[in-house]
Amino acid sequence: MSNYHIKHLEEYFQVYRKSVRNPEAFWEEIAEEHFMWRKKWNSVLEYDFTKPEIKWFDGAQLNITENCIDRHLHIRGDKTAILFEPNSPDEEAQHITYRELHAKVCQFANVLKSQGIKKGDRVVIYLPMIPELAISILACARIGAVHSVVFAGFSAIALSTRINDCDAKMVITSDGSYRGAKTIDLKGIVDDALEDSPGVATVLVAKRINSDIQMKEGRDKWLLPLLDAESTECEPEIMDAEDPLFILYTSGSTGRPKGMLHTTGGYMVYTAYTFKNVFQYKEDDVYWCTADIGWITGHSYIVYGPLANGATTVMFEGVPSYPDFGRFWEVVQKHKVTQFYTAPTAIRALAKENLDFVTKYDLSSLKVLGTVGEPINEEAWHWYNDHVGDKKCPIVDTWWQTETGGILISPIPFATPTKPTYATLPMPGIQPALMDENGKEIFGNQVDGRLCIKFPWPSIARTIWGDHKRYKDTYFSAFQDMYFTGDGALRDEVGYYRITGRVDDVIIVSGHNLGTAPIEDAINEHPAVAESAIVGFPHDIKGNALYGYVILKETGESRDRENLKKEINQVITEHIGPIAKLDKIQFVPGLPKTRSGKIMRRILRKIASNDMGNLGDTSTLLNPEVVENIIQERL
Ligand code: 6R9
Repeated sequence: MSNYHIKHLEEYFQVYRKSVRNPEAFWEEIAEEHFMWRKKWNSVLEYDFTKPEIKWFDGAQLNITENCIDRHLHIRGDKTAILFEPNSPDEEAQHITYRELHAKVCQFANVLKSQGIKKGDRVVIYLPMIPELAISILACARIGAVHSVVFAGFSAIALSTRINDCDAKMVITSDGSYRGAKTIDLKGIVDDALEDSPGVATVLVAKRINSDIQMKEGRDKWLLPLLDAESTECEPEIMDAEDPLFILYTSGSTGRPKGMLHTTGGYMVYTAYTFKNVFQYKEDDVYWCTADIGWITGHSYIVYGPLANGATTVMFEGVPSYPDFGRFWEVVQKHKVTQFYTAPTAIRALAKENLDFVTKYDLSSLKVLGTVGEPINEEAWHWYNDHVGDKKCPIVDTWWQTETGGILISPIPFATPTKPTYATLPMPGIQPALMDENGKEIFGNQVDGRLCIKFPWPSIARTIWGDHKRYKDTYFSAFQDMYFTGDGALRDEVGYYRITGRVDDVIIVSGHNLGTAPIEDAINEHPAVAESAIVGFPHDIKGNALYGYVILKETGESRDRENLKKEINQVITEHIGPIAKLDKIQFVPGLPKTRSGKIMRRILRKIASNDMGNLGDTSTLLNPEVVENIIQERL
């Protein structure tokens, strides 16, 4: 029996039982057998959820890029590590071998050093899905700099907030990016952001769209000549297992984004282990995850997990609808993709189009299909299963979070029988619990509650950068001695988990986490707005869409409502990005509030979802009369 690669259901149960009985022995065996350490650990796990403090493989030393690149060189140096598929199908794909990746990462790492970046410094990466993105991440890890990738769809204000929060010295960007038929002026966004981020000394600029951009003397530098001047060898910095690897921001229920901090050793072990099992990865496979590396899915399952296994990982620059809705399937056919991992929102969008876009391509190379980011509805699940997988490919519905670093609940293909809309069973080492509102665990099957995890796993985020108290308050205070996920879940009669959605103020739109607070803060910046509240409502393609209730100031009352709506969405785009735009905006005279002044989002959510039958008791509200008005004027 191999702990590392589970192949059938009985084996899963055996491995799972073992992992829970003695988690330390379980992870120690995996860490020892499958990775390269410069020094062994003193202890496998030390933790205290009340502080909270979590350390895996403490005292061990390693460099994650040695595990992701160097150790593969003598066995698979000429194998493709990164297969770059450009935005336009007319541009040729690039096959970057492990040997080439090694050289490119070393050169980039040397550039970072020559620009004054040292171990522990933070580097913000604001790049489209081009090879430089993966390479710059690995270059940071090579020298022990802490990377913080900011999704290139975020606005200048959002970028600047993140740069300042982690006090980054450097930003890596490109002259621009392609997105379907459009180009985006990324460098212009960086220039705007840096007006509010004086701490950034250097901006490295990769060339992608050959646009005519402004370069600020002394600060901005073209990447290519710097790379060309450097050696293709760079000794890896030896890191402690608990040294920071990266910061990745995620939305929370207050305005400030949370910089989740991941460390080195445990993150590597867990992402590599789950990649191997969840995708049943084998040596000659071509694995493709369509996520953007700006999200955790891209960090763990485009870059680190696949490369730690010596896999070929596809990096796709484009969008599913360009040049037409067959693009995904054209790429699957062209590169003979074996594992395909995407988001339910993409599946729903493609399922709406003509089936010819799928059937005209040969998808017979596919073995495993995956989804992530939000609950997948039954219809989308069946469409994916029938038309993409031809009913032969197990669908792994993988549940996890930026905070968890890796997949926590998912079927293991060919082992766990799948069930539409169910993420099914916990990974080895993961101990889920469902909790009731009084903080008690709900045992048994056919129950639902708030999803918590009882025991640490190696890739759990260790803190929120610069705000450990918020880390404790958000994840370890709702339930004693447990990590609280913010999600609700049910457990069916056989013990399978189904994630039912967020139970906090985070709304998942097209798979992107959006906090209500930052959007409301943005709207309230509009001079005509007095107050606002955002809720989610069901949407065919996006899963959820945003519904905004806005109270105008007196000065705004006379303004044209349609113009105001446009302006409000414009403010949101400026502060956060177009992903957070509202689908519906209703101007209201007031918002339903409790006597302590809290907005009753539950009521607003029901009205937005056209579910007015059961609004619950509104008599305890401070202003019950506004509810009637809001219902009447509902959009
Ligand atoms: C990996 C990622 C985390 C939130 C999470 C949950 C939702 C993710 C899901 C899912 C149902 C799945 N979520 N996967 N819900 N089924 N398979 O998406 O991280 O961006 O931090 O989002 O996404 O609500 O709490 P992140």
